[in-house]
Parts: sequence; C-alpha cells; structure tokens
Amino acid sequence: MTTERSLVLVKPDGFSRGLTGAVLARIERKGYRLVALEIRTPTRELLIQHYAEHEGKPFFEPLVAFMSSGPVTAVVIEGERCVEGFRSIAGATDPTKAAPGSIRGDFGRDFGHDVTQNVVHGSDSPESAAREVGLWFPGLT
Ligand code: DAT
Ligand code: MG
Repeated sequence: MTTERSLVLVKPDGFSRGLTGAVLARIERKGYRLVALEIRTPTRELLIQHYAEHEGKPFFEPLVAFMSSGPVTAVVIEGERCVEGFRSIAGATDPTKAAPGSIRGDFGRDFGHDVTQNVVHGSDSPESAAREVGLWFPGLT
C-alpha cells in the first residue's frame, strides 16, 4: 500500500470563477478521499514558505501577490499515489500547453503569456506534500 496525502489548492482564479466544485468532483471521481478542506485568503508569510523553492525567481513576487489576492480552497486529499495522480489530473503548468481533459487544460487560460493563473496547485512529491500539508493544516493528524 502506498496511500499518501497531497495538498491541493484551488487558486484565486479558480475560486473566483466558481471552479472549486468542478475540481473537487474530478478528485472524487478519480477515487481520492477528501481529508480536510478550508476556504481562506492565504497570508504572504504562508505563501513565502509554501513557494520557498521559487524564492528569487522573477515570477516569485507576482505569484505571491496573485495567490494572496483572494480566497483559495485548500484541500488535503488521500489515496494511493495521489500526489502523482493529482499532478496528472491537473495537467502541465502552462494552461495553454496542458492536455485537454486535465483541469488546467480544460479550465486554464493564458492571460498575456503569463502562466501565473493556472487554477490549481498540487504537491509535486510525497516530501513536498508532507511539508505543505503541515503548513496549511498544522493541526491535522
Ligand atoms: P507547478 O504549479 O506546476 O508545480 P511550479 O512549481 O514550477 O509549477 O511553479 C509554481 C507556480 O508558479 C505555477 O503554478 C505558476 C507559477 N509559475 C511558474 N513558472 C512561471 C513563469 N515562468 N512565469 C510566471 N509564473 C510561473
Ligand atoms: Mg510546483
């Protein structure tokens, strides 16, 4: 058994466009369980930790500004290989290149050749997932 957890975020663009339900439906349809869910506007402090690997890159500041611009839906999901599985459901980072049928491919838009607004976040490894779940849901056991 390789049951694991992943952190999913419906980003401010996805939340404001009313796509939370559609994202959750795809997660549940795949067979992953919802473990925790909260709507909140993340602080800069949380996002700087969340995106620590990108600090110093040119898109870092706009990314943090965008992600703290409004509510997101933060979700912990659980299931066998769900980290890799959700990345597959989410599609490539660039919504224009993301495959049709993926969340980003179906719902994402390129706003001025800028991939910042790509609807969802998903942890990229079991280690990242454990770190991110701890950041967003510190009380979760
Ligand atoms: P992913 O979210 O697919 O794991 P990532 O970790 O490389 O992608 O980047 C985190 C987020 O930062 C990504 O979802 C959108 C934004 N981003 C990445 N590369 C970017 C770029 N070149 N320009 C603008 N935003 C970018
Ligand atoms: Mg990433």
